[in-house]
Amino acid sequence: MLIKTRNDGFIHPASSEITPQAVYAGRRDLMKLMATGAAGAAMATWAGREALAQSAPGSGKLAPLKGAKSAVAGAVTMEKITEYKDASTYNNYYEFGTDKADPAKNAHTLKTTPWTVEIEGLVKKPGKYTLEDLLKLSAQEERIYRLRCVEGWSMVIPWVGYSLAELIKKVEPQPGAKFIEFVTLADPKTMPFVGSRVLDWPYVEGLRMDEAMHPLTLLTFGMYGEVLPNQNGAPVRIVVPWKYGFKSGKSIVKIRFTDKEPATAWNKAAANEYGFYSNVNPNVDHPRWSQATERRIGEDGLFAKKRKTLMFNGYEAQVGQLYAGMDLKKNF
Ligand SMILES: Nc1nc2c(c(=O)[nH]1)N[C@H]1C(S)=C(S)[C@@H](COP(=O)(O)O)O[C@H]1N2
Ligand SMILES: [Mo]
Repeated sequence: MLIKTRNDGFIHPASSEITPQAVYAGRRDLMKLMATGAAGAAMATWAGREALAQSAPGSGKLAPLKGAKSAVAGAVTMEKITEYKDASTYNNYYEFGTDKADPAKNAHTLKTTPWTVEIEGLVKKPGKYTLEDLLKLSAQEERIYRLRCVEGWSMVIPWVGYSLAELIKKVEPQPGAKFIEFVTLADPKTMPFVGSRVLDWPYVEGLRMDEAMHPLTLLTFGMYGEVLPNQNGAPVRIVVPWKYGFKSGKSIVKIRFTDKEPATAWNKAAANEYGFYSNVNPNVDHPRWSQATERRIGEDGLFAKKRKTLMFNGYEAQVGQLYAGMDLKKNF
């Protein structure tokens, strides 16, 4: 069944006829295949899926940072990749303002060189690691992850980095280390809103050790084949694709290993709204709105239907067992 005619003249079949998790072609040759009705067959083949998973072009202005295709299960979604211009102009980075357009306008003041990340706490090899040390520590991979913001929108972004587990193994946590705290930059000289009272600065996030060690948790240096734009958390951030976006701290300066659950910025600001876990969960509403559906950035046209939000943002097969036996309504 053909469901809609795009204004570029191409026609594509209902996504339900392709894969459950909807594939919207990103490449012209595939669009042509679709127009001829061969889409279903093409999608079913690995070649077709691979073509769809190609990363979209970046800015063309930032330094290239390419990653090899990742072998981590779940590291690639076949959904259409969000346009670079959307992913880099619709942001949450409160240090640069609370409006979605603010970070892209203001984050040019962020000074990303030199950059060091301090590793401290319950770890055998603490110390200051330069960005260069971190970049060299493991091979860069490209991971195409969905990122679902707690506010009800989502994107699909080709991130570049490697599993945080690689770094954790290198610095050798002590047996007592149960959690990791991520402290992000809070520099009032370059970040105009660090003085604001919305949050307690610095922006702090945290993960349980097994979450931090999960191969999907990405220590991220780039996106769309280039280094991260400042507004997306340059020069290094975390991306945890099964949790609400605010768990993915930007511009990290300190990683602390601890025996206690870290006090995180959003949990401190509103504990009844933002839990420590914050796993994407369509069955647990935010106190002020439903989490059952989401809006995909870039699909805001006349025909755009809201998408159903998936348990663990679609990564349940990979991460569900981390929470076996836990009451996810209580531990939201
Ligand atoms: N330091 C810092 N990190 C942050 C935030 C922030 O305000 N400050 N916002 C978070 C939120 S709410 C989201 S949804 C994601 C957005 O990442 P993106 O702009 O790269 O899509 O970053 C997260 N990391
Ligand atoms: Mo968010």
